[in-house]
Order: sequence, then structure tokens, then C-alpha cells
Amino acid sequence: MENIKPGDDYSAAHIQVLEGLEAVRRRPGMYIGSTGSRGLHHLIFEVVDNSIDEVLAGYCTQVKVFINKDNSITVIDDGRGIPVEDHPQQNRPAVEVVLTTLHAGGKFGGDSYKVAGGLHGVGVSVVNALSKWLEVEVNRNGNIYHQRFERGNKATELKIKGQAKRNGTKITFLPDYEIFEKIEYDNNIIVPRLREMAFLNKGTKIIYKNYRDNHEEQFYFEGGIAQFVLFINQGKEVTPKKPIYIEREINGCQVELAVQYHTGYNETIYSYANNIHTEEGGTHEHGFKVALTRLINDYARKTGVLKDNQSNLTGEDIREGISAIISVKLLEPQFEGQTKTKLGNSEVRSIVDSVCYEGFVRYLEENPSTARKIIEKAIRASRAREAARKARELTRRKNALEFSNLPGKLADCSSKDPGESELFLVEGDSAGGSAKQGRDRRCQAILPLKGKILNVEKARLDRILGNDEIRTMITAIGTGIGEDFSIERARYQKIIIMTDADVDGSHIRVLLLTFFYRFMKDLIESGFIYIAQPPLYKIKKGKQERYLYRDEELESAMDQWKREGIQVQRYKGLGEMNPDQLWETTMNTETRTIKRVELTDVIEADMIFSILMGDKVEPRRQFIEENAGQVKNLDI
Ligand code: 0RA
Repeated sequence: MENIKPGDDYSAAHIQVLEGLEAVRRRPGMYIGSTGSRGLHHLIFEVVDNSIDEVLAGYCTQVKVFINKDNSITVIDDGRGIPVEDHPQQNRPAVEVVLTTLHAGGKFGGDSYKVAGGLHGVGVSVVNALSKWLEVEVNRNGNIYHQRFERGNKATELKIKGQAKRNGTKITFLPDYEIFEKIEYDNNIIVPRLREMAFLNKGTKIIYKNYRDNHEEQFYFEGGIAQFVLFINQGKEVTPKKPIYIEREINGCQVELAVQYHTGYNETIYSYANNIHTEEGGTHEHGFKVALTRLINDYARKTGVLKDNQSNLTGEDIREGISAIISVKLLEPQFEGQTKTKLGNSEVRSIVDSVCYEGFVRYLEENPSTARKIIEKAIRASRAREAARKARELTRRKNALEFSNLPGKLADCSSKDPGESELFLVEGDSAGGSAKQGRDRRCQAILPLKGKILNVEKARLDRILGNDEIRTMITAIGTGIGEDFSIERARYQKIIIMTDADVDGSHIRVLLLTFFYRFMKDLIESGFIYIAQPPLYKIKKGKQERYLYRDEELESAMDQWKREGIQVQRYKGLGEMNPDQLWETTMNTETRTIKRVELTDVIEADMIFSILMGDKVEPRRQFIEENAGQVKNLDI
């Protein structure tokens, strides 16, 4: 920084200025991070940020960015134009000072929303220092002014070269090939950043053209960050369809919030202060989260969705599946943290809190059905979280016990090789009994599960974990659950769900699959979960007998056998088969068919899970019916 004492003459100060930019050329990494691709693109963003500062100040509505054929960059804005008047201490045009003095950017004209610190706002002088040449054109006072620099040094004086109707600034520069390893621009780095700027500054038009590869894009978002949220959530199922958008200014701090939920579980919150992505969060993000948690709980209690005896929903529950943008614009942002991307201004916390609380509550009151959906989603999240907590406790308790302590209900196999061992989860004690008698005891273990209990519990996973049958199953499988899960400890590499071919049976199947998905996902991903395929019918004519596994088979089989005198037995439950029959039709590894459960697509799995956890009866019923579609045929 210059330090001009009284009595210093102009040339002394001038030399210091030049030394300033020499320092940038000597150690470019200090100013732009690197001399690789990142640093190169940083030059573009530095100039664009200066134009965006004019947008923030309220004077600029359009920014154009061009990659020219000769690898130079042009940035044009319709802001006020860099001042050309003589700088009071330096007796030369302010624009020249701005371009040749480190950190001189924010020193003129009482700029309001300029950004300080970090990599941002190092100033256009850094760009000048690292450019082989830079030309600036300022439209101001009805004139077009022009000046040229070479490697940071003034090459021409500022001269009027024509008349201008509107104000604005045009900067063209060629990054110095003596500084940068290579000069190659990447649309994939530039375009997202420009798009983000257009989202954050609604009504600003940003035009991009790369004349080297003719890539061209324009961004203009009237809806600003509300459209940003839609962009983030594209392809997802969302609530509400139109994002919740709140905008208000308190004590000169502009606050904008946009929120939309989706059916997934991820929390995506991007916060910004003066268009800078505050990756480490800060007071604005904190204010938002605290207010959101408080207002949802208050609203849920007021409307009776949350009862007096129920505890508050946590912030995490309320933010499950949220996509939100928080953007604040304020006078003197303080950036803190490791990477200077954490907003520190303490007054912002309560400002964002008020804006969020009041705006959001008003929205909920005006949109009660959306309000209900949001709260119900949070309640489901809370149940799932409680279930996960219990699951951890359970495994902790389990670990405290001897692991040889296998449940009494389990009829284990004699083999200790998981690769050849199978565990049959069988619906009901009577079928369990048949399976025990009919099995191959060397490699087949049987665990009967009481269907009735499970059935009443529906999709309440938290209570399912309280169920003895399920706990027994967890111990038998041996992997542990949730965070303590380890596939290496699996005692069986085939876990075969064997249920009746009726509604209860499919319900239990769905419950078990849901359970595995939530707590032992790896078992599914490793292909360890199967579904047994017991026959639906037995047909008999004289001495001939045949088992049929699908409804479609019945007609053709009857036709084949000439219908007369055929006895058809429809199996309603596994219990109707004796041990031999169960072995022969469903368990014999030589002849049976079992279906492997495949949940390859995580998104699909998410959807299925939310259907199962959800309150809608119809989609759940449909899933149960189509459940067979989720599993692939596998002949063994
Ligand atoms: C210093 C002071 C003012 C504006 C600017 C710089 C300015 C810089 C750049 C860089 C690219 N475009 C720009 N536009 C403006 C304030 C001018 C005033 O008070 O009139």
C-alpha cells in the first residue's frame, strides 16, 4: 500500500505504485492463487466482479463477456464507468490509479457494496499487472475515454476518442504468456459462474460469447434465486412447485431467500454475501437455520399437527430434502474463517432471522397445504432419525453381548462358510416348522418371523426395531446395522425372504426390504437379499402332480392336461405345504427359483423408500403389487 508522507514528492509515490505491481508479477500466486488454469480464469472473474459491483450499487443492468480470437478477454458493462477525474492526491486520472495501484478499487466515490478481503476484490490492477496489454474504455460525461497499459505500465495517456450516449466500462486484456503456463479458456469454468451471478442479481443480463469456439450463452433471470432453486432441483419431485421466495431489506441489509423441498434426503443450502459464495456459512446462514427450525415448530404446534406431548422437530429433520439459497447484500461484509468465506457480521444473524421467520410464517398461513406437506416430511424424517438412533443403541447393546449368543428361535445351519450358507426368513411359526424339517441343515438356516406383529406396525420403522423378531434377525445376520454395519461379518450370503403369496405376505416382504434398505443397504447392494418363489397352485390328475408358480400358467396347464378330472389346489400359505413339499417346491437348491433383489439405482431406491415411508396408501399398495418388478429373475 502506498504511504505518502507530507513532503514526499510525486515521483516517489509513483515509484512505489510501480513497485506494487512489480510485486504482483514477481509472485502472481499470492494474488490470484496460481498461474495455472484457475489463476487464468481468476483474471476474468476479477474484472466481471468489478462490473457486478456496479450491479450491486444499482447502476448496471448488463454485462458482456467475450473471449476474443486472439485469446484476449473483453468485459463490457453499462455501469457508471470508472471515474476519469483526476485523483486528488496523485494528479492523474482515477482510472489510471485504479488500474496501476494495488487495492485501489474501493477508494473512490463512496462505493457502497464493495467486497473486501479474500481472493475477491484484489482489484483490476492485478489483472493489468498480469496482462501483456490491457485497454480500458470508459464512457462517462458524454465522452469515450481510452487508455492502454502494457504489463501493468501505462503505455498511453488517457485520451478522449469519441462521444458516448450512455455510461459504462469496457476492459480488454491479454493475459501474459510470460506469466501463465498456458492460455486456454474453459467454458465449463466460466459459464456456471456467470449463470450464478445472473441468478444472484435478478434482472441483470449476462451475455457470454467465446469467439474461439463460438460457444454462446445468455443469462437473465427475472426470478433471481427462486429460479436458482428450480435449477438446482431440476428433475426432482418438488414441493411447492413454485419456490418460496422472500425478499426484504432491514437497516440497509438486503435479504433474499428461496426455498423448495424435494422428495430426497439431501440438504442443499447455498449462502452468499455480496454475491460471494460463503462456503463456510456464517451469520446469515445461521440466522436462516435457527429461524426455520423455530417457525416450523411454532406453526406445527399452533395448527395442532405437533401435539403437546410430542417433542420439537430438530433442525436436521426440518432441513431434510431442502434446497435453499440465502443471499444477503450489505455495506461492510466481514469475511472470516479458513478460506475467508464465512460471513462474520453479527447484526446479520438477527436480520435474516426476522426476514425468514416473518416471511415464511406468512407463506405457510397463505399456503396451508404446502405447510402441511413440509411439516409431515419433517415428522417422517424425525421418525427415521429416531429409528436410526435406536438402531445404533441396539447394535451397541448387541456388541456388548457375546456374538456367539445366537437367538434360540434360529435353527442355524452347520456350515460356517457364509458363501454357501443361506438364511430363510419365514413368515409364521407353522411354515417355519415345515421349513426346519424340510431344509438341508448343512447350509440352510431358518428363522421364523411372526407376521402378525410386523403387519400391524406398517411402515413405522422405529417401532419395527423394537420388535423382537427383527432384533433376532439382526443378530442372526451378524453384520450389525446402521453405522456399525460391516458386510464382512455377514453370516449368510443369501438371505431369502419366504412369505405367503397373499397381502400379508407381500406386506412383510416390503417391510423387510424397507428395513434392509434403511439399515443394511449394503446387503442389497452386495446381492445378498433374495425372495423365495413358492408355488401358487398344485394341480393333480390321477397320479400326475404339478406345481404352478404363476397365475398365467394355470390356464395353459389345464388345457394341456384336458380339463376333466383335474384337481386344483390353491396355496394360500406356506403352512399348507408339508416339509417335503416346501423343500421340493421352494427350497431345494437344485430345482428352485429365487429372485435376487436389485436396488441398483439409488434414486429409484430413494423413491421407493419414500413411498413406503409416506402416508399415501395408493402408491404403497401399488409398490407392493409391483414389488416383483423390482427383483430380477435368477435361476439357481
Ligand atoms: C471506482 C469507483 C466507481 C466505479 C468503479 C471504480 C468502477 C470499476 C469498474 C470496473 C469494471 N467496471 C467498472 N465500473 C465502475 C464509482 C464511480 C462513481 O462514483 O461515479
